[in-house]
Amino acid sequence: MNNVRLLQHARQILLANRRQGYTIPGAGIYPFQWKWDSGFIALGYRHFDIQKAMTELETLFDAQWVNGFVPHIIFHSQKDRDNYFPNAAFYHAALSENANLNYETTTLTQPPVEGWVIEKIFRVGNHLPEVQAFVKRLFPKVMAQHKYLYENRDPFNEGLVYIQHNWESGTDNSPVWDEIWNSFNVPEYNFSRKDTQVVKEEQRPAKREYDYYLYLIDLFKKWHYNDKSIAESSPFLVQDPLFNSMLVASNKSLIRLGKLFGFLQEVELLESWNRKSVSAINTKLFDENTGVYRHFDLRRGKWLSGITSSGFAPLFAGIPSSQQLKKICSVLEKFSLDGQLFLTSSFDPKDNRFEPQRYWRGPVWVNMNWLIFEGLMSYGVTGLAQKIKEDTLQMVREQGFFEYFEPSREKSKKQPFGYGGKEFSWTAALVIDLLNDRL
Ligand code: 2M8
Repeated sequence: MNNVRLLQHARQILLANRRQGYTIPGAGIYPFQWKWDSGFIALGYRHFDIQKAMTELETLFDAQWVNGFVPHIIFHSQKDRDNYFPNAAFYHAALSENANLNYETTTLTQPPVEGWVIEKIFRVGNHLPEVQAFVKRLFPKVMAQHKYLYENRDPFNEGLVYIQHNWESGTDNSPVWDEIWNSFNVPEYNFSRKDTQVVKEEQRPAKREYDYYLYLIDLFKKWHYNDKSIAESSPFLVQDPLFNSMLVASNKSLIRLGKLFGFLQEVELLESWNRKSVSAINTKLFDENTGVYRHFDLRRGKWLSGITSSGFAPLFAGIPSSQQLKKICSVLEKFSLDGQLFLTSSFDPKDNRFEPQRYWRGPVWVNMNWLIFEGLMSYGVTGLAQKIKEDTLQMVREQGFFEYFEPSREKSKKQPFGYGGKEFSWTAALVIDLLNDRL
């Protein structure tokens, strides 16, 4: 498929997945609005319909809670109530004193990508009064989200925020969580999986892992979703390099936009948060031995074992020093196993927990590749960056706009190697962005 056809197809996917004011990640499997998906999706729209890019984020922030928290799923569609699990009834968000009762939402969040997404929208539409008005309207909302995170998710005031659930990481069933699951016991839940009715079981998380995911939410319900109680007692408290890098990248964008639009007090606060975060990521989350950023288990006071593609995300936020950059690039290159694998597997292909088909335990994801590509380009590491871009486009050209892909080149020649949902929105949006050459 040539690039013009690819672009056309990508646009069609976004428009087909679009609903009233928002875009679903993929038909059949994800029937609502997801937080960080909306960010990536807006990056695609900005190239051909900037109004839709803005609306995507406006709709998301309409569901923001009174304390600045932004939930990770907005259950807009009543008719899909029973097509996804866990649904709004399971979360019962109204148990929280902060919930936004105008919307049905989850009680978990996702990586804070919105600051830098808004700056990228502004970059293509800065001459338009409606885009300027959009930035002015959204700035305080994104700021409130950051304030929520720094004030409620950083109990030791380190400049590092924690995630309270694996679904907050975006990398749902990564092997890094296994160690946490192995440290406590949960009951067997009796429920009907909706995801495995649409996607093959071997490409999705195991049932036993879902028991843990649900149990954590049940615990939080008991505590009425109070962040203090969660920080004091929950078995899952993790400082995730991807989540914290997205926060830093968004801080930086808000600082630049804030200076332009006169939010000067906010800029001061953002600058002080950001200095602390950058230095904490580089000291506490960087592992000199493996040469990459790691997840820190705040409950048990140690790194979680395993190297994931989230460990490369600080590149996107300009966090690594030039020495760290060298080390990271060498780890990243090794993820290709001397050219046998497409870049970038979501988990270390040399680790015995690597599973090339199973969701976040191995497959290649376009959003991670996009973040790493952008990061490498900003450091001038163009050779490796272009390789990642080429691998990404090759997979999509050969297979279509899948949710994730088989890393093995050998297998890709013998069998279908696009996995998970088809016609997946962020794959489409980010291909549009890649083909627009870093605008
Ligand atoms: C996946 O997560 C959801 C739960 O939030 C699920 O498995 O049902 C993840 O890949 C996540 O990063 C993504 O935002 C979501 C929708 O694409 O799907």
